[in-house]
Amino acid sequence: MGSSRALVFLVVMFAYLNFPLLVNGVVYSVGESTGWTTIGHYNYAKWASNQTFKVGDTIRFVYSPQHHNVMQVTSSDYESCNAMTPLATYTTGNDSIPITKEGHHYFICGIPGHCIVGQKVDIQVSNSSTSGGAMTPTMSPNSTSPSKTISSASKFSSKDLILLVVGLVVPTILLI
Ligand SMILES: [Cu+2]
Repeated sequence: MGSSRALVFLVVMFAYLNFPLLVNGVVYSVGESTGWTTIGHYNYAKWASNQTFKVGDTIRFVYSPQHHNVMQVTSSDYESCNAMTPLATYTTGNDSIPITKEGHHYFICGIPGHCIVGQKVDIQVSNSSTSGGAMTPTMSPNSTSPSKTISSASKFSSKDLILLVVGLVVPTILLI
């Protein structure tokens, strides 16, 4: 009896320890080590097309707040580099933006002249359960296949985890 109680305890601890890993997803730093800048004319479109963004992931912008900012904008404001009507504005220089829904998330730098020279990024969040319903032709064909292999972790929702933890804690209490 003692050993089974210890085993249940270990399983419960394992579930708790893995909770943040499964819920938080992946943190993507825009531009990798280059960050969010106009210097070097980093190709943010190419960078974004090589990632597989999922709901639960986080988009991180690192930049000098004296020189840049981050504005989430509509599709048309993204295309025209209009910084007058942002949906959200971030100015800390180290902004972590959680992805909470599928589809396009358009970000530009609101400093005049920056978006127009390429400081803009379209974060396209794929649907992990269906294959490509709302996909645009800009998505390269070879970037869709790896998304299926790593989708199992993100499909594991926080509600599932709470049920799992409750399901493990209750038997533990009954055993003690
Ligand atoms: Cu800028």
